[in-house]
Amino acid sequence: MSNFWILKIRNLNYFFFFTLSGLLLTSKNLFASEPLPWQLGLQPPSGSIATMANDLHNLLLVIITFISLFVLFLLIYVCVKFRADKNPNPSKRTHNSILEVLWTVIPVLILVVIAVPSFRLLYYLDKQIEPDMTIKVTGIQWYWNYEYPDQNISFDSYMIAVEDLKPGQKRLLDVDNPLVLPEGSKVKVLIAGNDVMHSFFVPSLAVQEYSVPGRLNEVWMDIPMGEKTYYGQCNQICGINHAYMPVAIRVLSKKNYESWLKNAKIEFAKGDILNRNQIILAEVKN
Ligand SMILES: [Cu+2]
Repeated sequence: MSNFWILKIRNLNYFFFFTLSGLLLTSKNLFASEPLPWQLGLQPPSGSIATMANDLHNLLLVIITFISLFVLFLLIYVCVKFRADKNPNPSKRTHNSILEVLWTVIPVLILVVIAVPSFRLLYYLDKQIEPDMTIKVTGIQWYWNYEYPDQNISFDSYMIAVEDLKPGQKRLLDVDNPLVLPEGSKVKVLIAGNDVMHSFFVPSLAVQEYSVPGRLNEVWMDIPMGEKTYYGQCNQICGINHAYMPVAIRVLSKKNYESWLKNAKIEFAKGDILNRNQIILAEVKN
């Protein structure tokens, strides 16, 4: 067999190997978005915000790689070409107008190229959306409180301790009460802090906002279709248990979300016991 065909078959093997390993990796990530052991790069993006952020990251990665390689090439070139034994009488030149204009203008142009998608993403994040629902998130030492102002629901979300983990639950990521949201929705998130600064961060949705005591920050999330759990963590050092206040967002189909909401209105009703009893009574009467 000619070398050409051996090479072709070998390439094909590589192709199948990488496709298969890629499929295995993504299938593991089908029902949850979380950090994986030995993961390289960002978590697969979910929703329009994360997709745009991921694209910007990929563009920057290409640009910085080319810049680094170019600088490395120049250094090696100078070291070899102008080494002392090859170049005993070095040039005394200190200025070169053309070169100076070029090394100013080219970086400016590169920055302009980067600025376009960067500003586009910033303004996209900052725009006033028509939200399908609003959630209030409060960072507390060391757990989260989620409030659904329109539904009169409020509940705390604690990490499940390592010794209480059930099979399939993720260490340091799963919580007793995740934030539950409907698929395919735009969610306005109001974020406050109770004691110290925390930060609400979900990498796969590219959402990160500080929770500051005495201030109400605002951000929005683009929740894609499909039932899935998105994991994140507090990423503002907030004290001794900072590592133990993960964010878990469980996205349900519209139908499942409605039935969750029905139970949640009883279980997590905000306010006094009387209010809760009235809701239960209304449910019984219906
Ligand atoms: Cu923290």
